[in-house]
Amino acid sequence: MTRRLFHLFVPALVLAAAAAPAQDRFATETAKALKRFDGIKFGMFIHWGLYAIPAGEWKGRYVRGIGEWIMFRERIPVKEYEQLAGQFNPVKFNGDEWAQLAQDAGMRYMVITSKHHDGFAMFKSAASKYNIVDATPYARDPMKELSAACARRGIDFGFYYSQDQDWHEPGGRGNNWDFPEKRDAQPYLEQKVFPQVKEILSGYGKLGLIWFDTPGMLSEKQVDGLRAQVKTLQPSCLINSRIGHNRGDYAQTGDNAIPIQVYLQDGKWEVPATLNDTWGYKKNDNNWKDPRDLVAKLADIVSKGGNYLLNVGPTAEGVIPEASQKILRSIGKWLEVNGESIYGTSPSPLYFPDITWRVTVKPGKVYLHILNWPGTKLEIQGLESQVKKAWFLANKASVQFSQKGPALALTLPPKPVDPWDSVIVLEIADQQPKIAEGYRAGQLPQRLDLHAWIARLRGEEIRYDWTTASASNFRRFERESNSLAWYPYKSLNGVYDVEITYACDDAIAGSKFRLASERRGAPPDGVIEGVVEGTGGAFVTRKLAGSLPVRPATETITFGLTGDDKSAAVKVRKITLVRRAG
Ligand code: FHN
Repeated sequence: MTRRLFHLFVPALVLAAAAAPAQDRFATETAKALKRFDGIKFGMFIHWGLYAIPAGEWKGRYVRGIGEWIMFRERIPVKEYEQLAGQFNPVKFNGDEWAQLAQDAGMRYMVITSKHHDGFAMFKSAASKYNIVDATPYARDPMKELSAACARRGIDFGFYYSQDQDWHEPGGRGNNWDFPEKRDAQPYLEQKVFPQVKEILSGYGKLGLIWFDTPGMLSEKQVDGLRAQVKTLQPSCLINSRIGHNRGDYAQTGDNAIPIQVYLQDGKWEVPATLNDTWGYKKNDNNWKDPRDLVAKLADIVSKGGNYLLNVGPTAEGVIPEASQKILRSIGKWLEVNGESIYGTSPSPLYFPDITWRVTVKPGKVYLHILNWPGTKLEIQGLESQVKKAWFLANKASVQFSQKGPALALTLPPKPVDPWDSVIVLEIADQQPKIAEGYRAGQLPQRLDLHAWIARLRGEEIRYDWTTASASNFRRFERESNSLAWYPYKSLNGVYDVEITYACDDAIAGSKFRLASERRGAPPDGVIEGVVEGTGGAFVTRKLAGSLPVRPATETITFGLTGDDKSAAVKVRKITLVRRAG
C-alpha cells in the first residue's frame, strides 16, 4: 500500500486507549473475556473473498499492493466487480481442515472476513443479496461450518467486519468512481451494517471477538450504536480498537507493526500481520516470511504484552496455500515443545537492550527466549530475584549460571538448542521477578538499538536476511518507496544522536538516505538526510551528522533510501539512538 493510502485508511498507528468503554454495563464480561484473550496469544487471521479470483491480476495485468484492494486500485465499477460472484465456487473449502490447521499451528483463535471493503458478505445475509449464498454458484454458508469446526476444537472464533469502507454501496466509504456524490452513511448503516452485524452475532454461536477495520468517518454516536449492538447481543464478545473513537476493548498496532519495547500503558493489544505481502490471496506473491522470523516475532510480541494475529489468504477454490500451511505447521511444532513459555504468560518486566533475548513470565518462573545465539556466555542485567535452577525447556538439560547483584551470567553450549528460539526456564525464589532500578521495562537506557529485524518492512521489495542480520533492497519503485519503520509507542522522549550500522560496496555508494521521526497529519518531529558512503562492503557503525528529536507523540521512525537502483544493495543492520543529556 502506498504511504498515502497508509495515512488515509490505516487508523491504527495509535494504540488507542481501549480501556474506557470497559466502564460500561458490560464491564465484568469484557474484563473476563480480555483475560482469556490475553492468555491465548496467537491467532489465525483469514482474508477470504471475491478478490481471491483475480488474485492480484486484472485484465491480464499485475496489480501492485495488497490483493483485497484490487477493486479500489483498479477503480473497478461495481457492476463489473459483481460479476466475480457468479464465478465464486470454493468447492475445496473444508472448515474442519482450516480449523485443524489453526490448531496444528498452535493458534488459539481465528478471525475471518465476514465482509471486507468490497462489500461482499461471505455469510448468508438477509440484509443484502450480495452474499455467498444468494449470489454465487456455491450457494452455501462456509461460516457455519468454520465456526462449528472451531468450537469443536476450543478455538475462539471471531469475525472481521468492514463497517465504514464499503465500495459496493453509495453510503459506504471509498468508492468515488461509481458514487461521486456526497456520501450519506446513515441509511447504509441502518440497512446494511447494523442488520449484518446482528446476523453475524446471532447465527454463529459464541464469538470471541469482532474485528472492525478502518473506522474513518463514522461519528461517535454511530460508533456507540455499533458497540451497544454488539454488547447487547453478546456481552463477552470483545471489540477491537478499529471500531473507532476509542470504543474498543483492546487495541491494534498498525499492520505488521511491533512496538520497539514492552508496551503496557494502553491495555491489551494485538499485532495483525501478513505471512507474505498481502492479506487476500495473490497468486504471484511468494515472499513468504521465514518460520524462524515468525517464531521469534511471536516471542517478541508476547514478551512486550501483545497477541499475534497472523494471516492466511485462501484461494477462490477454498484452499489455504500450501506454503502458508507448511510455515504454520512448523510454528506449531515449535509451540508444541515451547508453548509453556508463550500461552498464559505475562510480559517482560525488563527492557530489552538488543535482539539477543526476550522474556516472558509465569509465577515463580522467568522464560528466557534466546533469539540470536550469543556464543557460550550470556549476561542478563537487572534480575534481582534469586535464581534457583535453570534448564532448557526443550530438552530439560540444565544450564550453569552465577549471580552477582543484578547480573546473571549463563554458560551456554556453543550451538543453540533450537535455532529459532531456545527457551531457558529460570526458576526464581519469588512469585514475581524483582527487577533492579534502571532495568525495568520503561526505564530505557541512554543507548538504544533499533534493529532492522524489529522494523516493519514497508514496500514489496525490501527484505530482511538473518545471515547478515540486515535489511536490503531499498529500491525506489514508482510511487512506493521501500523503507524500515519502527514504532516507539510513547517509549521515547528526547533528542538523540544517531549511529547507523550498515554495509555498502564502494562501487554502489552515493544513494541518499532519509531518517525521520513522524506522526500523521503533522510536519516531521525530526529529519536527518545524507548520502550513503561506501564501507568496502563490510558492516561498519557510523555517526550521522545532526540529531533526531523523538516525542511521545511520534508514531514512526522511518529510514529509507531515495536513490536510484544503487540503493538496492545497501544493507542496513540497525540504527542506534543515543539520548543527549538534558
Ligand atoms: O485495508 C485493510 C486491509 O485490507 C487489511 O484488512 C488490514 C488488516 O489489518 N486492515 C486494513 C488496513 O489496515
